[in-house]
Amino acid sequence: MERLKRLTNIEVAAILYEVADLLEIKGVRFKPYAYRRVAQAIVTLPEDIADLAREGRLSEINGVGKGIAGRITEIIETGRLGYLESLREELPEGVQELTRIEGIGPKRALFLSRELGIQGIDDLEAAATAGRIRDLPGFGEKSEENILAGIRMRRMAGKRHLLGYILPTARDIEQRLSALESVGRVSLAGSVRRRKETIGDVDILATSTRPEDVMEAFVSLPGVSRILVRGTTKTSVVLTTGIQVDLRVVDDAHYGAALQYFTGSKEHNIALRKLAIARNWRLNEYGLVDLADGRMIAGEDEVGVYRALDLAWIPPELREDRGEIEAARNNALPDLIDYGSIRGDLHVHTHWSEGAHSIEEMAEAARALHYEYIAICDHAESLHIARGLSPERLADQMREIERINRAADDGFTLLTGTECNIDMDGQIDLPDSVLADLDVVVASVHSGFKQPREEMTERVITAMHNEHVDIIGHPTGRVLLSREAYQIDLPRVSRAAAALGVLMEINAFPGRLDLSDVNARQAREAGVRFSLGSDAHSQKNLRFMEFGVATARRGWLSAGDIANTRSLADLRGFLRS
Ligand code: DGT
Ligand code: CA
Ligand code: CA
Ligand code: ZN
Repeated sequence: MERLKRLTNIEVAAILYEVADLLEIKGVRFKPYAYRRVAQAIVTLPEDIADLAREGRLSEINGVGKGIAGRITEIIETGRLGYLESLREELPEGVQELTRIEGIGPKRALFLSRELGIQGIDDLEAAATAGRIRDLPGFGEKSEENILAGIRMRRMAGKRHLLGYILPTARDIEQRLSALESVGRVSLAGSVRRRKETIGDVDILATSTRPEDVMEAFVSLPGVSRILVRGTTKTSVVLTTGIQVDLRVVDDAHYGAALQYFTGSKEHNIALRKLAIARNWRLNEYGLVDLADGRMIAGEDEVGVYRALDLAWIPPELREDRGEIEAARNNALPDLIDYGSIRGDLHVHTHWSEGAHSIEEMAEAARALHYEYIAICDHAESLHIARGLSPERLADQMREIERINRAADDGFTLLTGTECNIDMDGQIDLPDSVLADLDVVVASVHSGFKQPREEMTERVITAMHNEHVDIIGHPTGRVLLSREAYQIDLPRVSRAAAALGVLMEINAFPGRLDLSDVNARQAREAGVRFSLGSDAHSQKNLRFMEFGVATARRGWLSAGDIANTRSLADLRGFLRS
């Protein structure tokens, strides 16, 4: 009998999300919400859902009753869900595909299908381009533009992956390769090494004198589903998750040049190659060669390639041709924040709102990361979907935190806090008297994303004028591969933040990375200081901090720009009053 592939939590959740979407399209009430809530809980679950099912513990998940438990069991035992398949059959062709476009909910999808006979994304694009949507009730020219933007996003999402989901896989492959006897040196390359926020494919470089053996081991790795190209210098495979991995094998003499070349970016390489050409040299993946006499100038190690061109070694995160080459020539590269220099996390959720773990469990995980402090920032009341805290519940939580802090004697500190909402007028959804008692106030926009640019800008600046607000959370609201940032005048917001002493967050959650690298760099030039927050919803999520640091490095930031590289005592100087 063929053994069933074990579904991951994300795969199980995806099935439940689809059920929710289809129920919504049918106009069923309440149930879609229930399915979505459970799907979300499964995504953030610290354990394997399959284990919970086997041990009969599904009811421990928030919101799981008998009905949904039965569905989950069916998914885990058979890999499919009959209920979902029958829901799919009831729908007109292509309607579900339309709901994958940001801004098109189930109702609109069904309406477009009925009114214009649209059967999928290609039809939708044709209709929007031809201006056939603007005259429908409830739509306009602006919605046509939004639809086209949504389609572009969707197409890109199909091809790219979040760094946060790719890096663990890439590291795993790197380790398995480096354990091989036939392999000498191994490194990640490409956009993964540059820690770009989204990744097209994974590039890995290795040295070996027996490339056939390495390639054989590579295509036999667990998780490889298809071989695209197989050779002795380059082999490409596709993993069962759909991720493409390219492995190149070179010999030691060319390792540095190959690493430099395959790390990219392409734009950085082109700029570097120009420097070589100006000296009558040639730079490629084999080395730096003097064209006058064919002599190899550099190639064995990467530092040597840069040094030969009179440049300091450039950290991969900066290699985007955004001024790093000139800075390297003038010894003016920034002193980038190190991955190990974070001393605490200023954006952590617990099961008091929609997190998976208790305050103490989050503290325990933070200690394991050698943090000195974390700020507990559960949502405030008006965010109903996240079970936000009322002022009374928040007061209970503060007492609980105080109790835990008193009992601890190892110097680790829990800070009280909130992630409150900035309403349409820039008001905060907690009274000032409550905010005044909290150590850390993160204020974020969670609704009304479609506000015009001018109003959104005013809204956030008004919130910053509340003297208790320490940090603006995920300041542009973007969701990578799915939702564009809302319209906001970031330079103006940055100037106000700098003047008022409000920190801007680099939210490290893999799907956010907000502020982005480029935005953070501009904000810093306006005098802004930053806070890095994992936005953790579980113990494991605390490790997302790494992606925030990567974003900060790609934004040319130093430790001194970032509040939570400071000890607790010095952190107070970065917070207001
Ligand atoms: P990705 O995969 O789209 O996230 O981005 P990369 O940067 O990993 O790009 P990829 O996988 O196509 O190629 C890996 C590296 O190889 C790239 O960063 C630079 C180098 N490379 C690839 N094609 C070219 C090229 O046409 N010219 C130059 N100079 N370098 C290239
Ligand atoms: Ca790549
Ligand atoms: Ca590649
Ligand atoms: Zn938030």
